[in-house]
Amino acid sequence: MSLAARSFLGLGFAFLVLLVAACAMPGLAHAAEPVNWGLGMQEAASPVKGYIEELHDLLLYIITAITIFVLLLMVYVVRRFAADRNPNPSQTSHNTLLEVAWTVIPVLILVVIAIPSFRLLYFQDRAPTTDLTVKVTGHQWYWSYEYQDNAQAGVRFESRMIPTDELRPGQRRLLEVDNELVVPVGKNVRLLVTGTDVIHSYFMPSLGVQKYAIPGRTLETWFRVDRPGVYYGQCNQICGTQHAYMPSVVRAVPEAEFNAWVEDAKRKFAERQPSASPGVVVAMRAAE
Ligand SMILES: [Cu+2]
Repeated sequence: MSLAARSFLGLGFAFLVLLVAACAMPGLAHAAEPVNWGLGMQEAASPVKGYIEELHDLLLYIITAITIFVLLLMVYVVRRFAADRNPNPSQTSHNTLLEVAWTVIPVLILVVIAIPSFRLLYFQDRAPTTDLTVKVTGHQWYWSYEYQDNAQAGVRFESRMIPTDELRPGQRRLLEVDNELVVPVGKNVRLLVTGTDVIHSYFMPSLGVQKYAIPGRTLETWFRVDRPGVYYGQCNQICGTQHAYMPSVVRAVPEAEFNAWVEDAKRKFAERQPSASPGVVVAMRAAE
């Protein structure tokens, strides 16, 4: 066997080993936070993330099949048409059937990918119904949350990372925040995402949420957390020197617990409410 053929076979074998290794480590891939040596995605905790995983799995099957097919084809060509085995190369330059096939088959594959892809795109875009709306604002370098509904009127607060030297035992470095975004389990939460200074990105991997936080613009998305728990995310748009230090945490709790938290939060955050800046007051007076 020629060196090239052996290299191709070796590469193919290494690819298969990696693939099997990735599939055989579900324990590492399933967590609502990043884990050491984790492969694959964080476990889905929302319907959108469930669909994302389905699409990912479909694509993985397709790309694996294509890769193996191309690899085998190349190994065959390298062996069968090497100069020593095939001293007089064919002069054929067109084959209508082959050309139609290698155009139509990729088109069909793309259609098979496009259907679930567009379905997911529209599904994650808007919540079917909304139980709760939260405005998420990216700042250099922290997040702030503002509950928009009357039931949680006045609940708005900043959420900043807990520095490493202030972590309590068991808390996660670079992921824990002082004020978590608390939401009720099983309710559709609409997110309105925006920014104040530069572009950030609100990213909650296990909830299937990733939206740019752009100054002067509000993007909408939604999630519904399937089970109680704490979910970790990080800003994933390079936004300045402390980009790595603006995590986001969602805590999903049963509805009664959520309502109790809202009552607490109204008191807790009311004291810290910044008063309107002088410029705003002047503008308001001028408008009266
Ligand atoms: Cu950021």
